[in-house]
Amino acid sequence: MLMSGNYRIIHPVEDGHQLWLRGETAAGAKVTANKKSPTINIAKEELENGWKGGEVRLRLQNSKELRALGRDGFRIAGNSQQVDIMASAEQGLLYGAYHLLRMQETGKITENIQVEEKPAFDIRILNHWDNLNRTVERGYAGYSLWRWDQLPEVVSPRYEAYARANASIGINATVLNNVNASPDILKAEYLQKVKVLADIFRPYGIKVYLSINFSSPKILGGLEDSDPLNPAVPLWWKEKVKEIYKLIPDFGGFLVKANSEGQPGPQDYGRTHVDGANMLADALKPYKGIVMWRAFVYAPDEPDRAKQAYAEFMPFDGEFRDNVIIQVKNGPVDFQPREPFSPLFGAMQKTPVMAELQITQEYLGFSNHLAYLSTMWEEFLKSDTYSKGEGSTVAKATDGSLFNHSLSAISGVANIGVDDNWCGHHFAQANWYAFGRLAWNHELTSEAIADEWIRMTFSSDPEFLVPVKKMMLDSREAVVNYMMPLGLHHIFAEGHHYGPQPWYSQAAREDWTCVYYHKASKEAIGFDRTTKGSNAVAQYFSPLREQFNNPATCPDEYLLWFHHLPWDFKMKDGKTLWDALCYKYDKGVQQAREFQKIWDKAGSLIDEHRFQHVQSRLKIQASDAVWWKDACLLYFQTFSNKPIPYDIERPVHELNDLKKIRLNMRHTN
Ligand code: BDP
Repeated sequence: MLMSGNYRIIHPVEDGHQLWLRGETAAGAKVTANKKSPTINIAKEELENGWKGGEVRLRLQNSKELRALGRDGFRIAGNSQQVDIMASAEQGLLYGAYHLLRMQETGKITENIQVEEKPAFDIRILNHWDNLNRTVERGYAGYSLWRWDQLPEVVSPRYEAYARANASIGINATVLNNVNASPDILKAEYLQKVKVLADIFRPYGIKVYLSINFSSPKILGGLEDSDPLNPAVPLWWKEKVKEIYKLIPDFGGFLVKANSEGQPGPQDYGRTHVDGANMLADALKPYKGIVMWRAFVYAPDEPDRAKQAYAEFMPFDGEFRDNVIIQVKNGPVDFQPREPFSPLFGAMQKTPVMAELQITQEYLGFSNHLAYLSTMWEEFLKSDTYSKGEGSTVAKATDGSLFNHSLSAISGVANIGVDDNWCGHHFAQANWYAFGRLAWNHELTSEAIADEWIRMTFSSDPEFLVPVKKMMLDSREAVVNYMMPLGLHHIFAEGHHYGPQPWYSQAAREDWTCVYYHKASKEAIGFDRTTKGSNAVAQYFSPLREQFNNPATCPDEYLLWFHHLPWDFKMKDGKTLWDALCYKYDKGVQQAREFQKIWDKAGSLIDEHRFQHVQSRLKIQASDAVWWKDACLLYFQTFSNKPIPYDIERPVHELNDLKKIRLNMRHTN
């Protein structure tokens, strides 16, 4: 549209770039603050642009009560005519401002507003798996946001928009680069670029962290090796850290993937994770920096993939410096549509442990499938580890409360790229949103989070809200059903992990094949992790261990994760295992079809562009669901030799045709 005099381009379509931040109003609220600072100014501006009620007073106060809410906590008191946001630190005021606006946008402003909030985890951090050439490992929303080629001179407006979106949901930290880290990120030239981003993020309360390559001293510094026990090596790290803090005084620290999938690490020199992590921790300590050391490793002596992280890390519990936190993926294998929680949660008690969740949908249909992941994370966070008796949930084992650690954190592998809508799929924005909200408050329900998100992103009209919320809440289970129900796992196509390839049997490592995980034979299917099998159950506390160990008490969701069972094994509902498997796959297909119906009906209540965008992806999802069902059932049928129950839709593909599908996607393992 052209404006007279000034030419102005109005966004021609609703492309989703505004995310959940759509509350702008011309009302021009009166907002005052008892202090000025870049952070408080942002809070003030947000309220001026978005608050539709009366005066808001932002008050920085150093009272004991407010200090108890921590740096990020806040109190809101008043009514729609006059309301105070109070905090003992600037970030608290910013989070309070976003909270008040969210209350308004989700219809929660009452006569008497009394809110007190403080986050569950201190560090709420995104992990970008972004490479310096701007490709994103497991990224499905376009290239990286970070224009390393243009920085530090050219600054994209997306950087600030990114910081704002994160701050609005309480995310306060970010790791900019891939865990498969290039040493180049620590070059002086790159640190200048990182500094520019850190400066933009700072007023939004966001700290920058970097993934480092353990061989940096050798590769960048020209040292003989990167052995933590070679005195020149810790010295090199000390100097490097000093250089970083000169540029970025509030730098957060390092994320490290060491001795995993070809990445270098201390074991290259016969040293341990402790030697490596503590060396980095010592370098960072004077500046209050931390090390997030990943437990995603492949212990060579342990044949069960699901036992390896525990086997390799448990012996070191208590040996790490106090500024080291062990970052553990939610499940013991690798971000599958469903896994039991990793037994390291609850077991490692003398070392702070943080969860790594995957927001990007590497194993859940990329940005083609609608899968609201909050339900998966809620299931995980609420899982009882029984480490200190009943009620010792994963959430409590990681938020510092159960084991009294002063360091607490939670991370999510980002699903963000340069796509106009940031995440590829409009509904993938909900996963970014949900991660932030759960990191702030792990007691929130997925239902409540979906409710907020739909209202802010799309509409509060019940005709839209109710069915779409139900679709979101069912969506992850639908993916589990049509991909790998009843505890099946890792039967993905080689490399890209998009489609099914349960027949995949030749790889560089046995535990990168699919047959390793499902172990289907004429007689049975599933991975025996009981006391008679790999004994992975022993890594869990009682009574979970016994519950998992017995197929009669093991939850159906984890049945084939822990058990190798005959095809005619009787399920709790009396069905045979084979039939139960068939019905689950079929259910997944029916659910995906149902989503299409819901969307076609509800979609008329929103804008055409987002409606069509989602509609086209739901078509892909429904046809992928059939692909998954046919591939898995036809393949497993070659072992079970049993008919697919006759009330189930018949396969529409030939197994041999499905075996020929080769998707042209990058990624190698
Ligand atoms: C695997 C991914 C790979 C990651 C690795 C990790 O396929 O791209 O680098 O995890 O988390 O799931 O280190």
